[in-house]
Amino acid sequence: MKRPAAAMSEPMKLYYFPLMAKGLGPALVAEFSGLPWVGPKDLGFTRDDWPKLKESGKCHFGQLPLLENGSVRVSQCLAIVNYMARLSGMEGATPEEFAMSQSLLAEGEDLYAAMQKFQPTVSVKLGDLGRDGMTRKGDREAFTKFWEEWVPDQMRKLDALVNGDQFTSTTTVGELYLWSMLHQMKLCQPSLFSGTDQLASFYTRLENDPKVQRVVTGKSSFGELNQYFVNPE
Ligand SMILES: N[C@@H](CCC(=O)N[C@@H](CS)C(=O)NCC(=O)O)C(=O)O
Repeated sequence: MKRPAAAMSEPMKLYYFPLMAKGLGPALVAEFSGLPWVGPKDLGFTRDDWPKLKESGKCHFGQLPLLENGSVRVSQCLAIVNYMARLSGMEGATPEEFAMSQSLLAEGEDLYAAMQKFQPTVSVKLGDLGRDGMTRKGDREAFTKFWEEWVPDQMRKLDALVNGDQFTSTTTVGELYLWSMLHQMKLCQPSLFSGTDQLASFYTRLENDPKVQRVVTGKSSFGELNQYFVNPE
């Protein structure tokens, strides 16, 4: 595929806060893409720079992450990872693998949305009003039901889809994005994969990949990625 001229002349720029949340997925995809990219660490982008960037109107929906590739600006996490996947050939080797990868992307979003509803974050406790001022985090009862019922059911469904330790024959954007959410869940619940051995193998295979390690240990151009979801006090 013909790449935009800008993609070859200067590195893509990825802006986000020093958090896993919706930063880990794009950071992993950028690292696996083989494309030249710079993240917040090498851009020198900090939280203090956010108000100015927000005011600039560069972020179409007033939020991060933002990816800039020359004159191309991409907002929305899924669009960002899909864009990088298209430029680097990580969309899936066949139409069937493309479909699987896209399903995993959407599943990653569902897992993130559910965590937002039921899992406390560094800034919002159980039962508290979220930063949007409209949505209230679930209470302790909802939190317990979430981990005892909803999560195991999702893990079983994912486990049934894994083939050995892969969902797709080559590493796809969907696999990486799903991994970014599973990782954040596992940090809160270390026994996440009990009874789902194939899913555990998938998780471990990627966890041991040097590119994943580079990102999660803060050594990539993204820099540090702090935990966003935390357990109740
Ligand atoms: N649907 C958007 C959500 C992005 C989002 O929620 N961004 C938050 C951080 S995780 C943000 O930019 N917050 C700062 C603000 O809204 O001022 C996506 O997937 O990119």
